[in-house]
Amino acid sequence: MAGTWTTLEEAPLTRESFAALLENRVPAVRIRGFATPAECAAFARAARSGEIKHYSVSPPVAYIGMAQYEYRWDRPKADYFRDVVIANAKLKPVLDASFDPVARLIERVSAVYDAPVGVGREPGLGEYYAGIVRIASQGIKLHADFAPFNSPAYSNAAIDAQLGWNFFAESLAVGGKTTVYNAPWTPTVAPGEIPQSYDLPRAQVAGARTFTYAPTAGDVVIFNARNPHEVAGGPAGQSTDRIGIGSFIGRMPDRSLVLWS
Ligand SMILES: O=C(O)CCC(=O)C(=O)O
Ligand SMILES: [Fe+2]
Repeated sequence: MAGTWTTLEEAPLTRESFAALLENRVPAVRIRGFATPAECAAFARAARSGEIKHYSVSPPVAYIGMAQYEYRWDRPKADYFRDVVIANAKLKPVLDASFDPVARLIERVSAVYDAPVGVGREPGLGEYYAGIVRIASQGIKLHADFAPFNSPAYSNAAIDAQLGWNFFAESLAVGGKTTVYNAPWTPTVAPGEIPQSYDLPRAQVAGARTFTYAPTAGDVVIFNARNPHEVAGGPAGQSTDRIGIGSFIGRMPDRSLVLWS
């Protein structure tokens, strides 16, 4: 399942390209024109006026909602599921003022996949949070996202493939591109240990083939998030921001797809 790309081109969303993405055979799938310019403008405006927090990383990444990343170490699972209610309440005004990219994404993926697609659930604890709004104009450092290593105590650790999708409502005039490295993350971990996944050593991607995508406003880009990836920051002082919303998509043992952020 580690997966080697058989092409360096992104593909449109089809049954075949989506299956290839899950197997990590293609670098990315793009849904062009996922939202209209009016929907993008409304989303960006609503995101700017939402209740924004910052991840515990540098450079700062602003977000609305919640990320399982922030609950990885030394926290009971119940904390995460308790906070889902609060995070959904913060996301709701953004969606109410624009549209619901998560519901639209689920529809689009369901049309090319023959098992259920929906927000993940933790037995006894409730639904995961899916759909984190991010303003990441200063970039995001090299990291990988793969639940079997990142969240071994959660039910989403049972997935065998993890995609990340992002809808971009606004992009920078200069910079802000994402580079994905075809070097599926396979850390050596002692039992019970959660490895560092953020700011990974460059040696982990040395020599790997790369794919760089532009976060074009209006589009969704989906990639296999087990591949280390990074977002380039743009020069300061631009009149636009890199604003989007996204989540992960994991494939469970019954082939159903679950979403979380
Ligand atoms: O914003 C992007 O292009 C990628 C963000 C990211 O790290 C992810 O979706 O896992
Ligand atoms: Fe990521």
